[in-house]
Amino acid sequence: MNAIEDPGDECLAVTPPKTWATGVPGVAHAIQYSLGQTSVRRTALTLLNINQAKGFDCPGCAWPEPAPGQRHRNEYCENGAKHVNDEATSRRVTADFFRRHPISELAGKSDYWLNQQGRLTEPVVKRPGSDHYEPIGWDEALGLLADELRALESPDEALFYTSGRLNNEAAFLLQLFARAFGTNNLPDCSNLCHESSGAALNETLGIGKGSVSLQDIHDADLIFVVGQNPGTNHPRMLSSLEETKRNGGQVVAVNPLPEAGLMRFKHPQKPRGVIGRGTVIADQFLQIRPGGDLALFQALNLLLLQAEDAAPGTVLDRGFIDTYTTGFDDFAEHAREVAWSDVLAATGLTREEIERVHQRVLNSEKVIVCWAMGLTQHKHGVPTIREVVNFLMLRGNIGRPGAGVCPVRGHSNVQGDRTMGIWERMPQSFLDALEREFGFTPPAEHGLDSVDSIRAMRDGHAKVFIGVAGNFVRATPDSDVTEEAMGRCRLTAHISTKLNRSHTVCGETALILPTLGRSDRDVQAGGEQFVTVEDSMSEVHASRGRLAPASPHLLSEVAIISRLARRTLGDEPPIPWEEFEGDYGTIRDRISRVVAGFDDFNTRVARPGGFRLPNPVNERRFPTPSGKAVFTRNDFEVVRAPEGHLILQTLRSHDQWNTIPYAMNDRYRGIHHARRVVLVNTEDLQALGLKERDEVDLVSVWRDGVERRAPGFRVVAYPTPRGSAAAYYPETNVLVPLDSVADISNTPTSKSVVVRLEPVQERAGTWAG
Ligand SMILES: Nc1nc2c(c(=O)[nH]1)N[C@H]1C(S)=C(S)[C@@H](COP(=O)(O)OP(=O)(O)OC[C@H]3O[C@@H](n4cnc5c(=O)[nH]c(N)nc54)[C@H](O)[C@@H]3O)O[C@H]1N2
Ligand SMILES: Nc1nc2c(c(=O)[nH]1)N[C@H]1C(S)=C(S)[C@@H](COP(=O)(O)OP(=O)(O)OC[C@H]3O[C@@H](n4cnc5c(=O)[nH]c(N)nc54)[C@H](O)[C@@H]3O)O[C@H]1N2
Ligand SMILES: [Mo]
Repeated sequence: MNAIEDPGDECLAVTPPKTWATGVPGVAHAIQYSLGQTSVRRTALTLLNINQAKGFDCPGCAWPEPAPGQRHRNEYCENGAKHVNDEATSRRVTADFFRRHPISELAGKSDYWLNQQGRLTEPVVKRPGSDHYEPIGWDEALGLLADELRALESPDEALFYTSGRLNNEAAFLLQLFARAFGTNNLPDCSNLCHESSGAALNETLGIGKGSVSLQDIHDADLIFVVGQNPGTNHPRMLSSLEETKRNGGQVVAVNPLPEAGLMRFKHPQKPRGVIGRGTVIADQFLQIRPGGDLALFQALNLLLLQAEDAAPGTVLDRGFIDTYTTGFDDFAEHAREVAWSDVLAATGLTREEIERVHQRVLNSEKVIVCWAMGLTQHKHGVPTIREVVNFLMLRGNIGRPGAGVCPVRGHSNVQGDRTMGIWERMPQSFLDALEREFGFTPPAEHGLDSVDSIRAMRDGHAKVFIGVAGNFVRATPDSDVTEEAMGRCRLTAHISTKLNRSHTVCGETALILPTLGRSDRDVQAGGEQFVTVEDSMSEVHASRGRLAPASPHLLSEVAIISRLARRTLGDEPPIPWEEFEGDYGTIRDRISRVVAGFDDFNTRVARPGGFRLPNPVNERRFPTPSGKAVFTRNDFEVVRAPEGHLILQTLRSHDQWNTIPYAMNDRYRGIHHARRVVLVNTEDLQALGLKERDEVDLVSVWRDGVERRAPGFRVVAYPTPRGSAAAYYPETNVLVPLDSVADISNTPTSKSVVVRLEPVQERAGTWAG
């Protein structure tokens, strides 16, 4: 295999942003990437098995698949295909690789370079004082880890981080192990992602999940797509929205950026998508100022209340409000106080634009609101989503077909992991069920989430970090603080498929434990195994890897967790870890007795397509303390940067999967061959005395007075609202202060960082364009 070059960032080219997404170029790009990673045969085998009833679940996102009979032969998208083939790569990281590259050298490599080295093949250890990883047997590695865990003064000195790649069976075992060990320290990527959605939905509807199905999406009259870039991050959602449009539904997109996928979609697997102009997605696009969504929904709510005043009994669903909700009067009183001047300042929209949306709402029987990181990663993420719930409840758009809440999840099984108990604050009813099933008393005190875990490592309260999937130091905020915190651990261990930055930030001792990926065949003592996942719409189904594993030395996540648990806990409490490892069906039997909605799990999941978990909201049952859905009062702020500063959002390019860039391009936004770019409104550029392609440092300004700096970004003029800017994650995580979090959910405010752009004079003028 040729050496992988680090492409660097020297050749930025900028073209106009695209106004449509996908189409044939998308598929071509995916296949091109795959063939760069592996053989034609393996590429074909991978693509033919994605999202097929007997194949594996695409790890690319959590958007659901149609029912088995309605599935396309190629039920995947460009980015899902790239993601899977990044895992199916033929490149390998061997013991020799670690001999050649000291950790201090790896720490200087880019995220791209590290990932491109290929699949991890055998367990390695970095011993105290060493600058190299070296091979270690599984037994010794797990023994070492178990010894460190047992040596802790308190189980709460251990952290068990997971990312939503983990399947249900492994997730269930991990939380079981952590709780039997004695801690609820189960931070996860959800803390950084949809935690605000969970918090708002739990409080108002009694369940922290979305309520709609794919059929509801197809049947809706009006869908809001808010704070989401589906063309890149959930491309299969565009096929669903296309169906909505064909059924006569409308779409309103709310976003600071005119994202290509919100405008027009060309279905790559249908003739009209290949030769036609494609489908217009957004009937109306609201170019909102960052953080303005709470004000927008409050204004829509005011308009609904006023319309009801003008024609009583015709606008609000009083039957729903009176029977199923509480808090309406208080909410209404507050909503009526909203001042239009504040709404217009916060949203940057005109009153006419908002009134046009209002008319669409009045004309729609069935309304759905979809959202993602553009809502959750703001200081007011939780109140914003609560206001969305108010909006839907006013016209009874909750708990009936074609209507409801749709937080669009990111990682393919992030929702399932939560269902399985990966949460630092699982409800007592779940802990009681664990106790009944396994005969030990789980700790009741809440554990640490991701942000609090960093604080605990920084302050010396947490000493062992175990990461199952994910890339903790790149996913989390305040990179310098986080890396230093992680470096203070006695032991860091990562169960991973591929090399990433977190492996280069080591505790005194560090382990990399390589594991099977979603596409790898998994054979245990009891024969070939499958795992299960739950998508964004609560559909649970099986996933079977089909490829030969990347190396004979890999263990599955289930096997690693079972063996580690056994080594750490022995037979106390008596949990049949060995049996779990040999036959995952025995884990599912336990899940069926512990987790609500999983009765008869093994039988039901064996059916093609699996089954859908019941959501009480769809029967208009609201498991809140009052038994009713809750209207809330929420206050918005006009988010504004101080003079000479901008509000920066950190987002994904088209060619990355979370912390891992696959290439240096962001095709739809017209950015090529570079990632260190900052997108700024033309008028702001003038006001700041900058011109396109100037080199600047991004410096974040926060109340703690600490200077956080991301050096060397190129300025690109872009149609983002005045006063705002955008740049890619994870390069910009260094700018997000650890303490800058959303109220209630503790999610970092990755979409709202106050920065100034500091010109880099001395380095200017040396790059090619
Ligand atoms: N190919 C690919 N697919 C992915 C991922 C990936 O990295 N690559 N990641 C997965 C994961 S874990 C997740 S969580 C999802 C993420 O999916 P998205 O949430 O779509 O991801 P982001 O790139 O963070 O985009 C946030 C969007 O919100 C907009 N936005 C920012 N601030 C605001 C605001 O204040 N108001 C409004 N209305 N909009 C705003 C941005 O302009 C952008 O369009 O995607 C999943 N799927
Ligand atoms: N500034 C900023 N920060 C953000 C965000 C943002 O928008 N802006 N988004 C946040 C969001 S939404 C999320 S979800 C987090 C994502 O945070 P994470 O989930 O922690 O990060 P990933 O990049 O998905 O993790 C990639 C690594 O997972 C490992 N991996 C992949 N597949 C498997 C598998 O099957 N098994 C195992 N064991 N390992 C596997 C590989 O080693 C790979 O290197 O980042 C968050 N951070
Ligand atoms: Mo996410």
